[in-house]
Amino acid sequence: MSSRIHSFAGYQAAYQKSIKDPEGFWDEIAQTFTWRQPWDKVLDWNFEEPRVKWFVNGKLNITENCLDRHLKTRGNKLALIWEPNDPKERFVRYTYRELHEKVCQFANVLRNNGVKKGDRVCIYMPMIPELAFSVLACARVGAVHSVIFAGFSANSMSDRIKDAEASVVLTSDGLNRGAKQIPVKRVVDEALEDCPSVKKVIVVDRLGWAVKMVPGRDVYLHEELQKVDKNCEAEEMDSEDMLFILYTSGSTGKPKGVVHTCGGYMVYTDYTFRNVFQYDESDIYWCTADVGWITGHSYLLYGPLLAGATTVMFEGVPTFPDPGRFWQVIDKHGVNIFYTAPTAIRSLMAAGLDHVLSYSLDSLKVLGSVGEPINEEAWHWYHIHVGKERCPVVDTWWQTETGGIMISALAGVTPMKPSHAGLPLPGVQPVLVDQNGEEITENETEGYLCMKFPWPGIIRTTYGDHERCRLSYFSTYKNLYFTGDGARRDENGLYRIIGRVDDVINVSGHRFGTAEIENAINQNRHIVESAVVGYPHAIKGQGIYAFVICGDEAPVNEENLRAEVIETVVEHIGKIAKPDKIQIVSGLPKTRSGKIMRRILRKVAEGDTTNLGDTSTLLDPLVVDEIIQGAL
Ligand code: 6R9
Repeated sequence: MSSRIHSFAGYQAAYQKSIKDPEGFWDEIAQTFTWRQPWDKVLDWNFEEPRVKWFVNGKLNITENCLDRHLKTRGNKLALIWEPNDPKERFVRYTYRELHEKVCQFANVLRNNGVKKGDRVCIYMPMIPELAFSVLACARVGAVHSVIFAGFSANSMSDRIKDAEASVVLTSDGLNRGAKQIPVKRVVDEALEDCPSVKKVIVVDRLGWAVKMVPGRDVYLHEELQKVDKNCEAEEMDSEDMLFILYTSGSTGKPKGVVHTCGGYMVYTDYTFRNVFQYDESDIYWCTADVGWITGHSYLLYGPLLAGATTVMFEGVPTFPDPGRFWQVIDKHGVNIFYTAPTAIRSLMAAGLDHVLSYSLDSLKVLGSVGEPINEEAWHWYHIHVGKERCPVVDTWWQTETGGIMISALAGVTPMKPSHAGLPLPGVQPVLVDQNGEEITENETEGYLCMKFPWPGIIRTTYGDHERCRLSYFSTYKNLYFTGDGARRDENGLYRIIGRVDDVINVSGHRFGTAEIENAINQNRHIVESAVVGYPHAIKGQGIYAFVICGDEAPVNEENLRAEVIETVVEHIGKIAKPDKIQIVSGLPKTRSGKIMRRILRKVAEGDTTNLGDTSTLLDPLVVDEIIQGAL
């Protein structure tokens, strides 16, 4: 089963092959998996529609590849190590055999509760083992999982449930987050007030709380488990059957449901996992991402389990009980490969070196970063103090829509350079284009980052609205997938990702559309209009800066008004989208045609008002002076 590259020459050979004969390249890799029926054709594609099909007519179940096929050789090997929020609580470990059994039982519970192939199941759960079981249980019965990060509000959940027309919700009574406990079931109850598609709610008892259970709708997982058997035949799926929907923010309107399918996603996450992290059979691997994001899907669950690895799942936060927690967990479980986000690195860096220096970190071999550009200072700190200059750092660039890592060093094999994602993975064909969509072929240039050929993990559609998928990703530049990111290519062809070039901001590695936050703010009864931009933030990467216009009846006390606006955003999106700064203004800089000139607002938010560029087309240039005067 080894499709692992071991040397730079090996990378170059694989890359060349993947460009010259992409179908032959992926065909060989796909053969290392268990299929119920082989494919007739490797690839069928057209970016204009868009239509992308990999391993056409192949039949499989991804969980047979994550679990069953490992039983013979890895049955007693650890599959999952669960580390609780509170270090005083006992951690739990599951072998492949035990995980297989847990997933089968959960899958039987789903079937008993009416879940069938193709049904959409919404999962709103903390980082507990049942979250892993539930995702895989959906895949086993052919249901489409839609995991919603447990920090999203009831409103966000209900929008997503309605969009996917989910029939079942899997959740827990509450969750632990550092020193706090948060009611989860209550949020679900509120979300379900206007979600008629949901017929069943299955509740995990995490905290032993006596939560409200709606008769006929809500059942407890532990009670349902009493009724089922431990064998569960996996549903046969087509390569292009939906595996999951994951909602992500774009530059306009509501979050869209990115759809991934069974065959291609399986092949891509496994291949990229092994190669980027240079995974060895005995490695203990830890990805700190929440399963509510794509990183948790691809590199906490599917990728590592497909590879037969031991994956660590952590319920808590990096700073509880103190900012040494990550390092303590690494020593405790002997973690060899560690994958986290720049925002976490920066916040731990700010907490002081002592926390890191009190742990040995001897087990570490490879470090990874994901979610946003990693600044040089954080890169060096990570490399020197965590990796002791011994561990390669892989800065992995990819997106919810790409399913898996696209541009990254292969640890210790291809070049790493601070703040650079590096070279494209085999099978990935990036191009930089200018405003007119013309390809820029020279190095040492910047452009809009696009892909000119499909890879197996590419987005297939946006759920329920294929046209939106075409418009968002395949219509900006002809015959190219547009990432929404700007990038620079250096003299050796290494890519450095600059950041989003659309109206998406990246806050602590989480994506939000500025329009999405504005829509939430505008729900507040005192707000007439708002404009949101991102600005550089020392820990979060980008912070959220909101300019708001108030109505006549707004509170005179500005602090009260700000608190209210924040409350509205928390209610409509969740705590993770709270504006960091709210400036009350009497007007916004608009062109005569009514468009907000965000360029000016961005400059103000960045604190750089020296060169605002041409403001002559503004309807009311005076408003700019007022905004500059009042900048926070
Ligand atoms: C995996 C994930 C995708 C956006 C992407 C880009 C930014 C992700 C990055 C990075 C620079 C990296 N991004 N990884 N920027 N260097 N290594 O994060 O998916 O949540 O969909 O975000 O995140 O801007 O377009 P997702």
